[in-house]
Amino acid sequence: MALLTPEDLANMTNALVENDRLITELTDYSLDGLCRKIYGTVPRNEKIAIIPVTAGNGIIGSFSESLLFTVQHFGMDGFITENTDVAGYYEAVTNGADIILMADDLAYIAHNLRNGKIAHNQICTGRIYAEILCHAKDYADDKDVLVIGLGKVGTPALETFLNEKQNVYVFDVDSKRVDEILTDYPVFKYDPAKEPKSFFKIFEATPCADTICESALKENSIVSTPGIPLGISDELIEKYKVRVVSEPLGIGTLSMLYDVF
Ligand code: NAD
Ligand code: 2YG
Ligand code: MG
Repeated sequence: MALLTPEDLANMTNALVENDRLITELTDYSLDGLCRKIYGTVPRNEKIAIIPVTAGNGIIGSFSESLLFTVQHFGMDGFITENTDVAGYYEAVTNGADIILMADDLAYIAHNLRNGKIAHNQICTGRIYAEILCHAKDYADDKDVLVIGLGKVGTPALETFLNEKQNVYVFDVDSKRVDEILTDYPVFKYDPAKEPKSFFKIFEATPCADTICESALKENSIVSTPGIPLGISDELIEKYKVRVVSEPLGIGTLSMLYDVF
């Protein structure tokens, strides 16, 4: 898994605020309003503990702080434990935490200690970025959506699109992965060389830049992408007046919290 860097998180607070504004413009739902709608949950004054974890590649500068910013920005009560790892877990529980947020190099989870619910970042990130496109009011009648990147984030996004009755076109550089997906789900193969097609709604979850080619775009397309780095060039964004939902950590984190409320 590609790990976040402190540079990825450098502008995270502005990006979260700006993306919330854009999501509201696109869907008429604020980010927390959309989470409330899709999960059917509400926060109930839960105390959220963020535990820094040193395993593997260790602490990522600004990771815990970005989680705390997200929690507090949406009006919730949170704290970062002074201790890390198991000592941090003990500190969180003895200080009354209701929900734990913690990540190592393999998994980033939210665990609600009161109701037992647990959420995984990759699933909740795929789901929320997909739901943003499903709720894009300008394209409510256009059901075609392109999904680029069929990994741990792209697959739950694809499932979300199917649940929301979208026509899903898929692309991945790994042709074996495409074949697996075509076997398992009622989706269409996107093959720009053989059958070019353009989309108003594009979801991207890959660790590569420039994955979105010009022929896939229409004027005023919306790209909803957790992928880091950004999969679309500045030049194409400008040329096609593309609106891009992209933020490194907070959107997925809020989705995880609503999943466990
Ligand atoms: P993954 O490795 O499970 O899946 C990535 C998929 O992209 C793979 O199937 C791979 O074959 C495909 N791919 C790679 N290069 C490609 C290309 N050029 N064109 C098309 N497909 C290509 O990774 P993941 O866990 O699904 O994460 C995807 C991205 O999302 C990563 O950049 C990750 O850091 C990011 N991410 C962001 C957030 C967030 O909150 N913004 C949260 C989780 C993950
Ligand atoms: O506590 C810390 O500071 C570290 N142990 C956090 C490690 C997180 C590693 N995971 C990633 O970098 C991501 N791919 C998953 C985070 C979701 C948002 N992109
Ligand atoms: Mg996010």
